[in-house]
Amino acid sequence: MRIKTLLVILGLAGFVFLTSLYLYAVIKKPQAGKAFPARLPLEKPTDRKLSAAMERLYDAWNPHEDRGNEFFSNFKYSRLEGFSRRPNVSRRDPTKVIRINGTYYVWYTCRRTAAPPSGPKKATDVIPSRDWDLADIWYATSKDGFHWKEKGPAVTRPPKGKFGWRSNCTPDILIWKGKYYLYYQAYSAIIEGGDSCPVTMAQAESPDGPWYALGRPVLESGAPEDWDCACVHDPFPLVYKGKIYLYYKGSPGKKRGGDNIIRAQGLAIAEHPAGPFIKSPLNPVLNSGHETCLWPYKSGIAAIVSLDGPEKNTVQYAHDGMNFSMKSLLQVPPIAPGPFVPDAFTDSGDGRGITWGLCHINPDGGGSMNESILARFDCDLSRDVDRSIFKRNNLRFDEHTYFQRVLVLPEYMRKRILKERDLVDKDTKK
Ligand code: AAL
Repeated sequence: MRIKTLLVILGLAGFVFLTSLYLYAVIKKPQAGKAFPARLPLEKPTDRKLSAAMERLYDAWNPHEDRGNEFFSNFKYSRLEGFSRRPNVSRRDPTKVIRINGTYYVWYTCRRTAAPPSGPKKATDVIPSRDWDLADIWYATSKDGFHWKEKGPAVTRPPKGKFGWRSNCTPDILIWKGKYYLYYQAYSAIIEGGDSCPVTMAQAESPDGPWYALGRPVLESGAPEDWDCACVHDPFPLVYKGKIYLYYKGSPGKKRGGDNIIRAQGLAIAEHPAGPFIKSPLNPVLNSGHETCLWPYKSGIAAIVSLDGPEKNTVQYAHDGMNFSMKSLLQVPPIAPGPFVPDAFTDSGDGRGITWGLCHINPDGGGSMNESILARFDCDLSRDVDRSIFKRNNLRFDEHTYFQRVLVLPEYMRKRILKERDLVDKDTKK
């Protein structure tokens, strides 16, 4: 009898043990179909609680994230053929590329000086203060966008004392009613830290010139307390809603930083290339970015926003050309991009997007004290191609990248870190 009872008790104990093991497994391992599925629901699921991040995947992005994002692209770079590299010859800040009768045209800042940039104090009539000082606007043509022929100066500085005698640089191109217009920064004094200058314009009947300079500003800095009170840079004209939409970078120059804005991008609109350009009361229309880069996209305007500000390294879109929102996060966007925008001036209301352009690179990673070179970037921000290589993220960089001048830890900071180490680093709590 006792053995039978014992066996029953053991059997019961075994049953309880196995049941709880099973229940634990069931409770611990989510029911198939309960966890967020690998196969991404195309619509935001409503049958489950989502984390903030997964809410955002559907609200801000899309289920297939970058690979499914028309506004996302990585960028691939190419060296250009046709531009000789010589000391103190600098090429930078290219315009949009245009193609006329099968030939690509680009204009850019070209400095050819006897000496390298040496800062405002050492600058003379032949020694530049900055990389874009003592510059003119040159141009080049190409049949394929990789091999270029430098054609020479397009717009050159007037004699000393005249408006814009010191430097003409950072151009961009507009075609309006069959004529060609170059907008550019015009300096009438040695370029100082504030980098203050107005924007002016030159026009021509043909992309090969001759170019006739207007000889006065078309866009000027704002009032002393304004966000763009010192600098109106990087003029970037597009034709939109029957008018000229001139985007530009603005900043308070020497006053930037601290409690002041550093730089942002604005918009000025005109009905004629010589102006008047009326600044948008909404300015700044982009709270970030450095050199401007925009193109018509669908019925709106898209922009690459790089380098500066909280929304740096993003592609943004405004259905009305003014109210931009972030559409993708970028890695290593081109610097001073001049995209090839076939429909920049057609005002089609059905912008097709971009696949390539030119940009500049500062060989020493700097910005203003060394000569620059032009390069080509390719991407897929277009509705007419589908190049998946450009929709990949997870870009990883080589050793050189992390230890180059602008990324390596400077010695003085290393010394400071070591000096403050015991103050900052506490023992890990056991
Ligand atoms: C560029 C542009 C403008 C600035 C200087 C030359 O990157 O933003 O053109 O003035 O730097």
